[in-house]
Amino acid sequence: MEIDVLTLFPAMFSPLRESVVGRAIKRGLVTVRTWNIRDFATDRHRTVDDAPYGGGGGMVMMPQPVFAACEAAKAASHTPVDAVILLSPQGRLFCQSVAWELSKSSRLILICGHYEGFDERIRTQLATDEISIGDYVLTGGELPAMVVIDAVVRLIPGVLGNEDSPRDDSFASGLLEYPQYTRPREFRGEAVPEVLLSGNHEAIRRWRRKESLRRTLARRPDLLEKAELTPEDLALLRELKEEER
Ligand code: 4G1
Repeated sequence: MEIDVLTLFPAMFSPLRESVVGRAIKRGLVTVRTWNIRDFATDRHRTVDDAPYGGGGGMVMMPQPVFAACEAAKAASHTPVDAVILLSPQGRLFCQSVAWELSKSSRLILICGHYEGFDERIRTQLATDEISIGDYVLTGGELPAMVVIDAVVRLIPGVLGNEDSPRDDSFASGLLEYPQYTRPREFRGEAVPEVLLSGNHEAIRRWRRKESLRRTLARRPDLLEKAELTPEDLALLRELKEEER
């Protein structure tokens, strides 16, 4: 997969050279190119922002440097671009299913915003998609772009050490993870639950499923509504509700 990132702060992307994504880049499974939007400004001061028509204060990212950076990025490879993605608080909410969708791409262009956001023509003429990582105020789209890259790259076949497909983590089953323990058996007065030491694989499987349901019910009831629950899950949920009384 090839990923071109258009940004005013290319140095913010150096952490991608570490860890799993870094290894994927070194192994040639992923190419990440960063493009400094400021390099495509045409005036002496390399201006990339301007005041909004209609007033109201704040600054807006000018279309011309962003379009020029995008055209340069496109010309850097013959691989057809599958999506030009604007990172913006107005985008569709990023989640694991969007990560899976994007992981099937050969080539993505990500555009990071700054100031008060983008001139609308960037949205109407350049972007094919708009994604938000969540509802909070940030100083720029760089961290969201890195979140998207991290979530997408680990789903590319061969990126995770084991050659089989990535374990779907909690969100595939739609539930939160069960509690996990490693050695020692007792740490600072807290023991590992007996069932995990029992060697009874059926009892362990059932305990884990019940704890997943317990945690999801307590912390993320919204996930339970969407999860595909088996008859066993419904029985375990009834047990949990019994325990509450
Ligand atoms: C209004 C959050 C503004 C922010 C309402 C998630 C946030 C990009 C994202 C903002 C950004 C809310 C994102 C806000 C983001 C231009 C420069 C937009 C940074 C900018 C809830 C500032 N996912 N935010 N505005 O944060 O780019 O992708």
